[in-house]
Amino acid sequence: MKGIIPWGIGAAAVVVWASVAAGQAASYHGWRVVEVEARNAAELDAIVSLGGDIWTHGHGIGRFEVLFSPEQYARLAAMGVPHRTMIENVQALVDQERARLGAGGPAAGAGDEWYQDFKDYEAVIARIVELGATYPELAQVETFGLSLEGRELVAIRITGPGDPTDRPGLLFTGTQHAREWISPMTVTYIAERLLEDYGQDEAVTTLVDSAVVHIIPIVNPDGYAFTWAPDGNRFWRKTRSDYGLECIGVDPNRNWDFAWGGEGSSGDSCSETYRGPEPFSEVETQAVSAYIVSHPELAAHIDFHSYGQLVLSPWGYTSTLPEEQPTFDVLNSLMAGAILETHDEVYVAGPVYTTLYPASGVMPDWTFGAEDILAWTIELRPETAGQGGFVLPPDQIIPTCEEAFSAVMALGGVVTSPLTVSLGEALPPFARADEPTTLAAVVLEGTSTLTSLQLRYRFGTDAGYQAAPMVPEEGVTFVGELPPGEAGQVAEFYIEAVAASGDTVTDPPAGPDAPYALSVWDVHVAFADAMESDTGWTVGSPDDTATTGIWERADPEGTAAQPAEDHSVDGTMCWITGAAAGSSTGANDVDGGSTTLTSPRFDASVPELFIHEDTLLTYARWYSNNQGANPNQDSLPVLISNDDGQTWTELELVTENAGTWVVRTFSIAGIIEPTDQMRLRLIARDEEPGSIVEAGLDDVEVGVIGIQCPGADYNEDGAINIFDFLAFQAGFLAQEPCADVNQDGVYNIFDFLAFQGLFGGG
Ligand code: 0X9
Ligand code: ZN
Repeated sequence: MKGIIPWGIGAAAVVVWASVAAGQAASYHGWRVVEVEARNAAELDAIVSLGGDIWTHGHGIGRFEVLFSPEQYARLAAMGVPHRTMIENVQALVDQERARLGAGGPAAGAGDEWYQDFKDYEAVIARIVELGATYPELAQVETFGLSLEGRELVAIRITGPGDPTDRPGLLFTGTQHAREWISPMTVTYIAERLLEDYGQDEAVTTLVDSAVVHIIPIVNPDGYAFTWAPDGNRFWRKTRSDYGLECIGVDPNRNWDFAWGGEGSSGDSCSETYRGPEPFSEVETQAVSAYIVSHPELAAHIDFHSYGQLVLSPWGYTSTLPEEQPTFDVLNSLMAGAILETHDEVYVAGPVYTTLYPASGVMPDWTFGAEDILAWTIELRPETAGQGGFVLPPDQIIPTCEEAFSAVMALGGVVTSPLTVSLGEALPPFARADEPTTLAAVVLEGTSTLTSLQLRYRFGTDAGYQAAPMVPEEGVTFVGELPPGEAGQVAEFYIEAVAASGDTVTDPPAGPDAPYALSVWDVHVAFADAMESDTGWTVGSPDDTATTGIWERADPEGTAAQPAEDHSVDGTMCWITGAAAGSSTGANDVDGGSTTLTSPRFDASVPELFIHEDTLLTYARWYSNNQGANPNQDSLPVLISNDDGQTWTELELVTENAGTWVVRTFSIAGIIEPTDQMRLRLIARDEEPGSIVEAGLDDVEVGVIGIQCPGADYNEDGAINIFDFLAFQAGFLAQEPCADVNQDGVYNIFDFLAFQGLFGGG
């Protein structure tokens, strides 16, 4: 077991990183990358003790990807733990890549052509130097040190003309890890886009004019060169330093002088996470850290790695969240959101320690912890080894660069603005006529501080804007209330923040000229259930075959696949498939077929005298099917019936593994005719071959929205008399929706007759 360094993070979750024979392998013939699943601590130990090179890293118990030699794989296969091969023959993949690069060569290309394939150390540096020469007014290229083997450590600094003294600095670093070839491509692309689009694209121009961008494309030149060398190793990760120990190389991303030597780093020279003999033992981390210290303007930093598609904020060394977590939360989702919008790729965002695994002595912990720079690790494409792992197909380069650039622009926008204000949550589907609508805002301070925050709103486009205060709720989150309006009106609003600098910032950016808009409606609640008590849901159907994980109303116990809490703000109960955690993730999940949950019957018919706009069904659901031996092969149908369960219409087929409660709202009027015989149904199922399936449901609400008309008591004073007739007449002239009594879309004599009918009848 030499060279295997397990470390504990508590009783249940143990994360381990094997020492690697791969580091020494010249050829990977017959080696394979396998996704393994450790179902418990003992299995995790056993898998790790095989000594494979762990390529992706989960939370210990669970699934992760490992590079195994043929011997290691034979032992894995004999162990009987669930696994599947992601890359059958690693050498074939390497050969293919080498042949392609040999044929096309990493030669310089013009424009986008350069990004058609990966580039070696010389080509990347040449590109950076060329950028500096092409844009001398904007860019400066500097060699700030030498690697151990004497290669230049190069930075490009980009800022617009004028005095840069007060401009905040942004730092983007690449290639700490040699085998992560998409990293230098990405940071080079960032430099290139900033320079090329300057003066063309407004956001880029603003960013370049108001910030100083520092890009260090290759932090570990010797390691990178080694992954390209004919007698090198494509999967080399570390530096090339030799301390006369058993193995050479130090993980630069465990060598930084912040929490150095802690959890998630190794003292074994043969480990892929060898931290080195002392903090900053490597000349490369020394030089890069000195560069950073000499640029005190730096305010934010992203260190680009691959792979896994993750946006990771500090800390790596501890599970304790930083005080700045609310800011990281906002920026994590801002960047992940910007990435998603670019090419629809999901990057999971969160703190390193909980999202990935503990790691000490990492660069972003140092830039954040020691230098007070907001810092991230972004793990680029692909998501899994099935898509090549470190050997990313070259057609992935440009899209990966583009999505990373979106994250950079999102971060840059925040850092260079006095304030950034945004809606805290998605817009609600409508505003209520009977009670205020609570709206949340998030304010991030960039180059200034917040002095006042208001919700500015109006009902109807002729009215003037009114102001309501927004008060601090927690950290960077503020809340305010949009007062109730009248059904049928449109509420327009925007959030206005004033900075100490005197700048006013609004969301949406155009403020009153292009505000948010919500229709105001009366709501007739047809059904509302937070699952805290028994309201008559039924479990089971004749087709059900599941043997475990049957739906139950309970307070769930958390597992890797199931929530630890229900969804409701108040309360603890929800519907869940097998609430108990059991001995492993797969203990009480759905097995052996389906289990059906059906709501009680509810009346969603349109009330009397109600001008029907829509019928909205909202629920919070949980679904997990990305673990186990055959992940992502099941699905969860959500069905609705308007004939008391005789026939069903599909609302959605859930396959998304969100890892959180997901709230969905459906306009059911567009899907099914609402009646007084409605039911909702969820079928959780684990079909052959078996996998881990967990589902949950909470906070179901059905609202009929529209305008509740007063009928004969038109002025709503409780008495039916001549004044109602006069009120109706006024309403008719003002073309109030309720004055179109027969709802035929025109205001005419027939409405008078219809009102007379109500009047007479009332
Ligand atoms: O382990 C690492 O160094 C990084 N992952 S990789 O697979 N590219 O090697 C992640 C480091 C993340 N840690 C922090 N930023 N704290
Ligand atoms: Zn890395």
